[in-house]
Amino acid sequence: MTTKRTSRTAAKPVPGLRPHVLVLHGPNLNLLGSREPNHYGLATLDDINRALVSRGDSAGAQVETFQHNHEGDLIDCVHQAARDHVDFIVINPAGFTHTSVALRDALAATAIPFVEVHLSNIYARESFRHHSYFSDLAVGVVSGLGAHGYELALEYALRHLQNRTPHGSQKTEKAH
Ligand code: CA2
Repeated sequence: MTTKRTSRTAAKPVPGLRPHVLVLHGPNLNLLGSREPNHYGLATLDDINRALVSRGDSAGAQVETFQHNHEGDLIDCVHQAARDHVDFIVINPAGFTHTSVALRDALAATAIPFVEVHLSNIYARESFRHHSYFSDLAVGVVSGLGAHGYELALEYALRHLQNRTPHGSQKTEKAH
């Protein structure tokens, strides 16, 4: 089993104080940087995770990253996220995007807002990649921008969480 966890802070955050973002990577993404750079780029998963954790640190947020090759491990991770009061999830379900009702159900059950990320543009590839079991539940989807897509998703999460009121609702955006 491939299980990787990257976080500079081991301590559990006090709910409501420090934004807590979980980044979840699905199967085979541990191979990033070694094969198929035409689709997935040259960055390794460690490169991507380090950049995200570092951006979280600079914003005063806790960013945790996990990669699993097994559906059940990803589902367990989502359940644990709810128990840990994770505020936001950034997820690349990888191949499970197109197959996993079970992982979708886990995200729906926890109701943690999430952004779905794909390195490649799934709509410019084979037709079986055009359907996602996650997109209709996601706050948004980033597809085709390579590793930058994760950074954009994290920026969105941080902005979204900064706009929280102490009771967890969102401040309304000011019109300019
Ligand atoms: O574009 C994406 O991020 C995908 O989620 C990647 C999945 C694919 O099944 C989705 O349709 C789109 C595949 C991940 C496989 O990752 C590899 C990385 C390096 C080498 C080989 C596979």
